[in-house]
Amino acid sequence: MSKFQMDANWLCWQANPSKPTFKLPPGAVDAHCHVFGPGDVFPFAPERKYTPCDASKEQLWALRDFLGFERNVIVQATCHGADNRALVDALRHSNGRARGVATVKADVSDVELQELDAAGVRGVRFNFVKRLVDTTPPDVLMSIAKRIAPLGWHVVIYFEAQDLPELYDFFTALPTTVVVDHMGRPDVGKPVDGPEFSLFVQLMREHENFWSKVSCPERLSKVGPPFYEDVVPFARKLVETFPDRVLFGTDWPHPNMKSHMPDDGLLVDYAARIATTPELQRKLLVENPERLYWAR
Ligand code: 0GY
Repeated sequence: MSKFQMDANWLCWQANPSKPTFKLPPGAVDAHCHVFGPGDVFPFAPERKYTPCDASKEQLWALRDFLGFERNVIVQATCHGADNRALVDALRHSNGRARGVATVKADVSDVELQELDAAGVRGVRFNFVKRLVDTTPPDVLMSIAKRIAPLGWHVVIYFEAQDLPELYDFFTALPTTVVVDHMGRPDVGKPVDGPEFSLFVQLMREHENFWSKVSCPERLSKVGPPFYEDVVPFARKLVETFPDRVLFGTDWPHPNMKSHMPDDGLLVDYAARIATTPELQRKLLVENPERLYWAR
């Protein structure tokens, strides 16, 4: 019996996803996924806002192989706070097939940063989603960004579309490559060419250091599975306008999905609907993540 009890309103990831119809290109990277614990080995952080079900590195590798990915980018989830031990353990046991995005505090030492780098960490995540984290002041985040820039790392930002106007100046002052999670979480009930998403497209257009993950239709969709068709125009717009600066991931094990637990096989098929040519697919799934995460 685990000492951590998953939240009562939580859904656990699907153990038997369907086999994707779309055959992923050789070298494909699942560029956004997480490991949770296991809690008995890597305890969840006291300051967490949710307690998930365990999702181990072995289970992630099994999913990777089943879906046809070859590599993973594992993003530190907020339930582990700034304790990166589960992430580092997964990276060290990946045979070079996983890279990581960590969470660090301002007092992280140079030695700790070097150790994270040696394990395969290539970025830090700044989270602005209020239900997930307590706020960190912008000057503290900027000081972290300046510390990690010399390592060649990037900053991953997670925010919701309504907060972009307020955060815009801070984001564009960041001194690194900046990767936006899940297209900046647009309200897909609004028009793709309306003011909200146009501001995000403007951010990408005017700042060539910005990349976007075109992942998480399951979080953004109002019509839901199996096709998440209301999210497709948003993702397709980014894939076609910025083909060299987009990434895709499953988001397994899908934290905080309360409406339904997605089928990861269908999410792979979704990737082929937003990147509609073999060239766009290769960039999205292989070349872009390789450039960002496997340059060394
Ligand atoms: C995601 C999305 C979420 C959670 C986290 O680190 C996290 O806890 O990222 C969310 O709840 O929207 O990208 O996994």
